[in-house]
Amino acid sequence: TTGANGGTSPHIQQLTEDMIDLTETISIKAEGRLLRENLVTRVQGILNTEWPKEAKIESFGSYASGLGTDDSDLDLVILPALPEQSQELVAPGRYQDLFILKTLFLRYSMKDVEVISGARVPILKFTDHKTGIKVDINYGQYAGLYNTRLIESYVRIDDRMRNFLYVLKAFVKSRGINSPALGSLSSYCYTLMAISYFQTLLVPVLPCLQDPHLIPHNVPNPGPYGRSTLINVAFTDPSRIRPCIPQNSMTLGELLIGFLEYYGSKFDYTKSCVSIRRGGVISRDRGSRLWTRHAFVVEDPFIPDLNVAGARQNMMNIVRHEFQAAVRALRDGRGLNAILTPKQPY
Ligand code: 3AT
Ligand code: MG
Repeated sequence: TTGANGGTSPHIQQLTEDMIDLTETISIKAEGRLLRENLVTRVQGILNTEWPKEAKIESFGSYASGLGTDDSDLDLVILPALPEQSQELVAPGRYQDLFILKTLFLRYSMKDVEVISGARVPILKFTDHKTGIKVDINYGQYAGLYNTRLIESYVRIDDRMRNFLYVLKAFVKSRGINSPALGSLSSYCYTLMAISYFQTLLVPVLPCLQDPHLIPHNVPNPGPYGRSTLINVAFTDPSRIRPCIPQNSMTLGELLIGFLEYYGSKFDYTKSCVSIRRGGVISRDRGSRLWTRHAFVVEDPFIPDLNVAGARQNMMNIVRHEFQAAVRALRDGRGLNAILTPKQPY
């Protein structure tokens, strides 16, 4: 259908236009942004008046990286009063603070307040009583802040990224394969898969921003079982890199089909791991020993040994099946809407 120098068929051109229109429709509007901005300020206000320890609230995730929708949740982190460069570790005991915060938010009429402590990082969840916006708060998890900035930087490098990620998230959400709690993959995982695909194309769209020769920038980060470690969050500012030469000229439609084909049939799940930190893909031999039995590995860009893809083999078969079916629909010219038909989560 395409070629580096050939033309694009009409239905792929149409697909590209539909991807741009969909982004326009679902991306967060000024009003939604204002509601969330106010909510962050209100949460900070509650902490300032009621919380004995000085702490700052920051947002991360899709809202913070400029990839939010009007119904995105709001991901917040409480940063204990530590200078950013400090080598001091976050005291594990502070996880207990989430339970104190729970009673605090209940007093401020927040709804459905609960602490989720089974997850890798314990979080406090609630629904804002004024706006109905769902909020996730964690304590001292710097990694989320920095991986949000990293993703934002990749989005800034190439205009196609933003559109692509909106459409990819819409697709996986409507097809029921974006529910980590039910065993499928998180939005964060799909985002890393997309960046890796853009890095590994024959003519890459994205470089790797994590040069191993950069001066380390270590920050404390709470790990599993309440233990804390230092993680290196250094990466190159995208304004300081030269663009990839030669330039990749694929259209959004071509990139979407290429991505779905890549993870639907080409990617070797038994031999390879996705790693944007190491330029896109690494062989399993270079990955952590902890991953040998994992059906799919997507290495976290900052946290060593962390596989962001928690899906089992049968779920990965479903994901690949969904991707392959989408490729057929798009190649047949059935259009973007054909791959967005809603389905209950698997
Ligand atoms: P939505 O628009 O909410 O679907 P999102 O981009 O906000 O997508 P998630 O809700 O999956 O993505 O995650 C919010 C942020 O939390 C993204 C990332 O900074 C962090 N995060 C999520 N999962 C992990 C993980 N397994 N390891 C480290 N950080 C994670
Ligand atoms: Mg989110």
